[in-house]
Amino acid sequence: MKKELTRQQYLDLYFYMRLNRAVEDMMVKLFRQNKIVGGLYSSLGQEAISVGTAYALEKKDWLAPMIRNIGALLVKGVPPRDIFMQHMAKYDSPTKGKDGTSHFGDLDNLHIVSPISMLGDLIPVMTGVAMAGRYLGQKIVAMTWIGDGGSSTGVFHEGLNFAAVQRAPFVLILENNLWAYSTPVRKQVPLENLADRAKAYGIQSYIVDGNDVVAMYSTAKQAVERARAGEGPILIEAKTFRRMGHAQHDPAEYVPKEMRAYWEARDPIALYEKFLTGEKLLDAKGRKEIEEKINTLLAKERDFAENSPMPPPELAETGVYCTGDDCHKIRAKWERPVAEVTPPRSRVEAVWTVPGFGSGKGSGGAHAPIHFGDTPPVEHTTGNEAKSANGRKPAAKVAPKNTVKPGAASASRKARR
Ligand SMILES: Cc1ncc(C[n+]2csc(CCOP(=O)(O)OP(=O)(O)O)c2C)c(N)n1
Ligand SMILES: [Mg+2]
Repeated sequence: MKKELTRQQYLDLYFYMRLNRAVEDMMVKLFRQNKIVGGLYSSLGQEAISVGTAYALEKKDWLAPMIRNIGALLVKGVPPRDIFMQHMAKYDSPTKGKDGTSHFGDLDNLHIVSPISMLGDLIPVMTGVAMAGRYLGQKIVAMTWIGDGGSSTGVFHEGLNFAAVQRAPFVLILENNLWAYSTPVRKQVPLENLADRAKAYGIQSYIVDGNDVVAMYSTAKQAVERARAGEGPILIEAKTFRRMGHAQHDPAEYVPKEMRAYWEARDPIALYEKFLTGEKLLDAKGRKEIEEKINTLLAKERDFAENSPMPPPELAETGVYCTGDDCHKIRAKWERPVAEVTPPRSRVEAVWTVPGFGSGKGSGGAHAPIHFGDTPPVEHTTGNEAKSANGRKPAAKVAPKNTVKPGAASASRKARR
């Protein structure tokens, strides 16, 4: 790790990594008490990625988390109680108990797009967010995360190509944790470095030690600045390891013991504590203070979540489908005059007659052009014809003088010979 941040930034990164881990530890306890509804995923050992990358964003920027990015939500400002209540399907949760895990967003204030379960789909969506921000003159950057497994979906490639060709201010973090469910990365992609996928789209990429929070932050910061400056999308591959099974139900017995031991010895929080202590940024007292702050906060947040009621049954049918303005009001926040970003009206005139094309009835009975190739050319309209009483031009005549009937084409060919 290199020393290049302010003292406060170093301590912020530490606080959020510890908070990320403590929130998830608390949820494991809640899960075992049967208080969590649905699955529970873990980002144990991957906290440096979520925290370091999200910390590189500005307040106005947008992110969309995946299941292992609770750390990014915390950095963006989501209170732990929302995460607890969402997992417990409580009435006061962001989705009022309608959805679980971290499937919620905040479009108005925190600029968070809700996760999409279909792996890869957030890539074109966040490309769209990035493009919209540019269109509105907001100078924002959009960020999302994808796994090694998710990087093999079709939409990953379509989305990244789209982002590249649009030069969207978009940063994609590829968390290569070596496993997708029980499939090792070697069995699903023949590349040493998944960052090489960027070459196919002509975009820049980085490879980072995903267990080094300072490296994660510094690289993401550079990428975010480059994207904001108009250099187009950037892919960051973070090399790491999924320390738990896919979710709580999975004991991950398929993971070799030596592999687990290797990565456990590279725990991102332990590595960072060593660095902070060596740089005299953290001592035993400072560490204890942070621990106490987190424990007090989370006890309060958990109590609030546990005391929140379950949603009343009669609300089960409401808020399922978007009904427009009474569902949510999202209005563009223009930072440039609307006229400046509104494209000019098309000045292309509709073409009504095409020389060499005849006309006839389509199967629907309406007149439709039929290509006979050798029908006599139709007179062009000059555009100077008299206007009708309502000020519009009279409808152009489509049918040529010699209406072509089936078989007539060969007849006219014969006549010319
Ligand atoms: C398009 C799609 N295919 C399959 C799934 C089911 N699925 C959910 S998570 C997962 C494994 C993802 O592995 P990876 O992308 O490496 O992320 P990790 O779980 O390691 O963070 C799969 C196959 C899905 N959600 N979407
Ligand atoms: Mg994976």
